[in-house]
Amino acid sequence: TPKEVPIPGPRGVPLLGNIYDIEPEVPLNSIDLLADNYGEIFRLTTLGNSRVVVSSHELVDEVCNEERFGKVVTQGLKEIRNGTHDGLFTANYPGEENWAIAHRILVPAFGPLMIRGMFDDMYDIATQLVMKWARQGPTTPITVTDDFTRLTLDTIALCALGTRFNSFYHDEMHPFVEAMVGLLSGSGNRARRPALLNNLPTGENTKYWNDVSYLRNLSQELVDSRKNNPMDKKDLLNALILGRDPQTGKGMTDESIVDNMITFLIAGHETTSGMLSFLFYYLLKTPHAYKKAQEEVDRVIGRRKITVEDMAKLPYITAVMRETLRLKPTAPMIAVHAHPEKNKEDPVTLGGGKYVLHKDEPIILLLGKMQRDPKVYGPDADEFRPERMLDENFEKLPKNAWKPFGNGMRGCIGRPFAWQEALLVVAILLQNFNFQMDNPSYDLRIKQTLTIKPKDFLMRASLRAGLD
Ligand code: MNH
Repeated sequence: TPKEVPIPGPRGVPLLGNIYDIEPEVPLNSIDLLADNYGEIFRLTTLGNSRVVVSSHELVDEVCNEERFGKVVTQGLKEIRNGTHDGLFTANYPGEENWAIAHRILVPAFGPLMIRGMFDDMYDIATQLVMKWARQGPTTPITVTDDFTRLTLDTIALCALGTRFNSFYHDEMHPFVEAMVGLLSGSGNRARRPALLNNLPTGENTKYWNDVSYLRNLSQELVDSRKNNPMDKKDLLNALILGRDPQTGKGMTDESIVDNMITFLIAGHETTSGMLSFLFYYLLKTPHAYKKAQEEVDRVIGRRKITVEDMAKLPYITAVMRETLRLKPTAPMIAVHAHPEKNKEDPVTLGGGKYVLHKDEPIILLLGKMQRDPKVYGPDADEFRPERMLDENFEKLPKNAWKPFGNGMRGCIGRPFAWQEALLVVAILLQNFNFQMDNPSYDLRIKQTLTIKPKDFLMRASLRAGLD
């Protein structure tokens, strides 16, 4: 076995540790830089909590072994639990049994058959976006991420809550979205300050808990309304209400249904909106890829209405989506720790004994860095080259070299949903418009919340000839 090597990292200051090493606006930028400086593993300590950050394919591959490691719910996620409890995304599992019940009930709800059943609702919202951009005309700068967020919010609201937010018809956000943003940003703030301050009756704390009540009450009303007016629809709300656990025969409690409705809204809109935004950024920066993607839509679909069957016939656009999530995984970091039940190693080590971890130390997987590991992706790893993600190449990638949807049983349950939604939107947009950067010299900047998106990215859309 190799001999122990100290885990490097910035020195930090007494008590506060490394807080000044992390830029508060876009922490990811600092963490990427630290990975460049310190290498495949480094340690950060803030306010007495330490964690290691791993960014090589080799180490990420090692910590993806579910016999040894599993998801840990860290600070920010712990606070979101104030709104979502043991819903799928924020559950501690093993430990919280509701995760397993909801998982067994909901995996089929996100299966291919059910997702196909949601195509018409997705199509409905996608055409609202097309209509908006067509009406704005070719000289209006489009706030790309704002409109993609309207799209993904309205889509998940229609499919998971059975309600319409009609975000394309309002400048302000729907009150549900307002409250959800309050929960998310409030949770971020709470995670960054001492717990004592979170229990004071300040205006901020009162608003936070009002937002939580609003989200839960409205979700419960939507459940009651569907229960009182049952309809034969293949959507997530019906799956939550009607689904039965194959193991115990039990349905989900109302509380658990509400937890997961809010969870789907949180987990299901920013990530997909960010992916679509980065995708158009990269297409506009890479003319040959743009051309190939549009040619694929013209060849396979032409001018006719897009159908669910078309979704399997767009290999180049599929590769464009994979390549976008390789360079910009919109959920840029996930956290695991040594599996409390299965991993009996003490102390826990990585790299075959080389790196020794502290007791129950969280391990952050820095996905964007790992997905540019030159050992896997070669010397052009930083370039946007969708060809490397065509099926025949994608299938040959080493295990755990592309992880934008997380790992194993705690990986993304919404992946087929996001995939179908994004494929449809990319196809319908390329079918109907020609796009340009609003400012051709725009350089990518990042806005970071729970997820990442391009900041201030504007483009213009002109209807393609013969369509207006
Ligand atoms: Mn999603 C978990 C990425 C779209 C619902 N998602 C995860 C994780 C990643 C992720 C990474 C693992 C998080 C962790 O380990 O802490 N998700 C994405 C990306 C997209 C996405 C990149 C779009 C692109 N996710 C969606 C959509 C939905 C959804 C759409 C819902 C409709 N995701 C979830 C849920 C979980 C999750 C629920 C938690 C699953 C579990 O732990 O059981």
